[in-house]
Amino acid sequence: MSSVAFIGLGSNLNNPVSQVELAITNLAKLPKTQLLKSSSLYFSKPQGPQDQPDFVNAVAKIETGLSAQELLTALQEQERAHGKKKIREWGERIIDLDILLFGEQVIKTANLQIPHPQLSLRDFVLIPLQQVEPSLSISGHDASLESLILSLPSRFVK
Ligand code: ROI
Repeated sequence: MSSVAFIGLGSNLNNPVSQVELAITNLAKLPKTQLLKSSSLYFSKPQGPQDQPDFVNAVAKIETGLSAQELLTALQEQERAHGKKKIREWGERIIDLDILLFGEQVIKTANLQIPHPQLSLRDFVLIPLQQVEPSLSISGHDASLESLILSLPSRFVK
């Protein structure tokens, strides 16, 4: 059985554009997995401490025969291959690969929560996600992507 999953990617260190592009290429190489679509690269201000570089974010849509837990392990392996290490809480990172959605599954274990708990609050997830899947509905959320995006804190200042 295969599942459609959405992966959130983010980087703000060591040439973030290349990091995100490489990570998208590598998603296509995961076992039992096809890359179906990827968003444009989305530049965003850091959520968390502001004394760190801006981020490059993207969302990829894949189809995979891996389980959610197997996919998580494979993504953590990829993060290590990019040289990811923890610098500080909410801090800068070479690459982040988050499972946003995995089919219709709702998962809550010690190391994996799906849908991703911050998904509905993050412009840098919702906007690229809307680009790859405009009509997506998210398990546990009644609202459309469009209305979630409209209810984000506004960036308009005048
Ligand atoms: N901020 C932005 N803009 N993009 C991210 O991918 C991102 N990832 C994180 C934290 C540090 C929370 N902030 C972020 O993990």
